[in-house]
Amino acid sequence: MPQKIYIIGHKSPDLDSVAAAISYANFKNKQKNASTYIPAIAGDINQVTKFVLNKFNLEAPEILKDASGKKIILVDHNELSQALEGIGEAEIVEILDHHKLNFKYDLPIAVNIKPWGSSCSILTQMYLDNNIEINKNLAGLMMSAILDDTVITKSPTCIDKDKELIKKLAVLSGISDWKEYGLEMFKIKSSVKDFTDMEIIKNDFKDFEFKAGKFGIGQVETVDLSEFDAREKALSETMKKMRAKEKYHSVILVFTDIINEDSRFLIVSDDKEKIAKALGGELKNSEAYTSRIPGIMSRKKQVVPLISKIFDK
Ligand SMILES: [Mn+2]
Repeated sequence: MPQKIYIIGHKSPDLDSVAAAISYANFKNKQKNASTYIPAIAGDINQVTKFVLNKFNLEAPEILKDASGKKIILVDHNELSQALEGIGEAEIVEILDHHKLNFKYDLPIAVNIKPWGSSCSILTQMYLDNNIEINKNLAGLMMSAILDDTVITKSPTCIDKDKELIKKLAVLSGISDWKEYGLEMFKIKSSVKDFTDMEIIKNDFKDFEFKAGKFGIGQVETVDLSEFDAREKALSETMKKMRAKEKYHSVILVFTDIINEDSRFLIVSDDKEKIAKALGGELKNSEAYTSRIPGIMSRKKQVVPLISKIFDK
C-alpha cells in the first residue's frame, strides 16, 4: 500500500489554500514516487472558492478534521496556530508557502517559501519548470487563486512574476479578459448580505501569536464598504464575545475597498488607540472604526508587520 500524504492549507480556507492543495497534489501525483498525495481542506470552502471550482468543473477536496498521526504537507501557511487540529501530533513532511516564516520543527524538512503574490504562483512556476501539463481547468483554478490573493494585481504583495503567470494561465484557461473576470470574482466575494456577523468575521480570519498575546485578524475585501455601515455595532459585539471566549489580546476586522484601494478597521482591544495609530489611522467613533487608511490592502504585507512592530517586541 502506498503511503498517503495529505496536502492542506490553513483554517478558514481561502481560494489560494484550496487551489494550492489541489494543484500541488496533482503535481506530486504526476511524478514517479511511492506515495499518494491527497488534497484536503481544514474547513468549509468560501463562496468565491465554490464559484471557481464550479466554473472549472473541479471538486472540493475532502475536509480533514484532525491531522494526528498523519503525514502532512502544509501549503499557503506555516504558522501552526493557523493549521488544522492535531497538527502537533502529525508528521509534517514539507511546506510550500508565501507568508512570513514562523515555524520550528524537530526534523529537517523541505521548505519552499517565496515572497510571491500567491502559493499558486509558486506552483504554476513549478509546473512550467518541470514541463507538466496544465490543463484548462487547472489553469483557470490557479489563475483565479493568484487574482484573488493579489486583488487582481492591485495588492502591494503582487510582483511582476505574478502578472507574468496570470497572463500565461489566462491563455491556457481560455479566459481572455482576466481583469474583468477578476472583478466578477470580487463581486461574489463582496456579497455578504446573507451572512451572519460571525460568518463575515470568520470568512477570512487568521490567528497571529505576538509577544503581547494572540491577535485574530479577519479581512473582508469588497467593492462597496458602505454595505457594512449598518452592521458595525453588531459585528463589534460578536468580536467582543469572540475575544473573551477565545482569549484574544485583540480582534481586528479589516474592511478593504478594492476599488478605492484603501481599508478601514474595526478594532476590539484594550489597546485600540495604539493599534489604530500603528496602522496610520485614528478612531472615528465609539465602535472603534478607524478612518479609511489609503493604500492599505494587504494583511500580510502591511497590517501584520505594522502591528507586530508594536506588539511583538
Ligand atoms: Mn495565499
